[in-house]
Amino acid sequence: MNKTLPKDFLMGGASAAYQVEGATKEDGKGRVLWDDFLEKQGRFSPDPAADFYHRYDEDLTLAEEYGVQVIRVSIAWSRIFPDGAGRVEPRGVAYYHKLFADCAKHHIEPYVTLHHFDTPERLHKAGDWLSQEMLTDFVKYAKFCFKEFPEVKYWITINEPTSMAVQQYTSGTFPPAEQGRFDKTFQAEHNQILVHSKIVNAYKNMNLGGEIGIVHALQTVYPYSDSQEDKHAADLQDALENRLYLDGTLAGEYHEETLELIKEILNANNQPMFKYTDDEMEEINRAAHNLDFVGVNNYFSKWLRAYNGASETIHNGTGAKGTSVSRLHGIGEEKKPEGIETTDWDWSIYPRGMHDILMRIHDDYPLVPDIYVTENGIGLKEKLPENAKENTIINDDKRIDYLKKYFNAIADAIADGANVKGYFIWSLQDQFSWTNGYSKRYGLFFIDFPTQKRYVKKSAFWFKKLSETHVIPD
Ligand code: BGP
Repeated sequence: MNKTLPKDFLMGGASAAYQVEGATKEDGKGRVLWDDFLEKQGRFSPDPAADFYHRYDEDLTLAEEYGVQVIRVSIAWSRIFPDGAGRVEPRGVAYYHKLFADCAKHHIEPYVTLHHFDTPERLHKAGDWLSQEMLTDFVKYAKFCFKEFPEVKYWITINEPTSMAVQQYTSGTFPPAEQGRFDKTFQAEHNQILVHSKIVNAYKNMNLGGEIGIVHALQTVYPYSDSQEDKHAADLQDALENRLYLDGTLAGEYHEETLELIKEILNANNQPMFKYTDDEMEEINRAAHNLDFVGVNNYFSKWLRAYNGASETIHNGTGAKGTSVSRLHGIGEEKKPEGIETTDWDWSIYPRGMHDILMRIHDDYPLVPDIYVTENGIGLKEKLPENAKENTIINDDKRIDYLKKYFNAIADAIADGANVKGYFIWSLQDQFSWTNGYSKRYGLFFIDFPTQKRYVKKSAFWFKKLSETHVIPD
């Protein structure tokens, strides 16, 4: 018998401003950390992306038609404050009012992220999440948005604080592209947990009646073998990517064991411990009690084995299968066991990892009331058939297969007690990917980027059926 989801389970699509809007130089938008970085890299441009800045109604019309009830969008901070603070750009403010009104017209509830990887350029240069200036200005921008957009009922403070920090300072795939700086990684993680907490507490003090949460990338980390060494490597990787954040935002304190693992990583790399104060921890603790929901972004899982050599990371940003490498000094080496299925970008397809992370939150972090899966999906190399017509449907059976597996895992977690309220597919429509450009497509709707014409994928029909029946289709 096919598994079912609860009747009030919400079906959604996800996006991020910089990945869909395009129009990066329009209507007074300020520059962000990526503009320079991508120009220098010269591989791809964030324009036109999905041209959502002009075509949002087209996408929301499709979304409504294919059973999407909720959508993740983010506000581009530098459309509102081109310089990160100070002067407000009215055209940016007007755009988001129009976008939210259009969501209402299509009966789609927006869940709005305040920061999705797009730090304004001035603040990035000032030190990004490592600088006090960034933290102060982020709180001001958040409060401005809460007052300006009362039509928004669901707010997300930060998208994937840990993965931003890790990619900025450990693997170096995000600007400023530093590698092996675990001290900066943990300090940036803590600073984001702190500023997130300030914003959650401020929002609750404003009594606006909505809900506020945070979104995190959570990869379940398994040991490569049963050996003590491999188990310990998995614990260290888990501390780097999952644990500090989970402790901070969901328990309101850093557990002793977490801090010990972090110290071990830093000592092995001769780097200093991150700084935090009692007052900060008090703020963090209050926020954990105020938090309405946590968003889980889960695509893949990791396996770790012991490794003592120098750090080395190679990012597969082209879809050349089998090219990624991650060996971190003082942590361990990623190595998938035989038989684990992977995508062209070396991401494992492992639905049990989704089940296990949802259960971990349910079991170990009981303070948080609601869980959403805020991103999940598969990146594929999809092409428009040469003889495509107006209403050609793009065949993406691989995506349907992936979704089936992951939805079954989510249904199992719900049956086991996890309070999962909804699911947002990454992504609603094809969009621009930070380190992969336009060749890694995730959408329910295919975009022919040169013409910006939308085509429906087969998975959209599957998704609609699930949304209407709550029975996971074959
Ligand atoms: C998440 C981000 C998204 C999105 C997604 C897919 O980490 O929140 O912005 O990009 O991953 O990642 P990628 O584009 O690298 O395949």
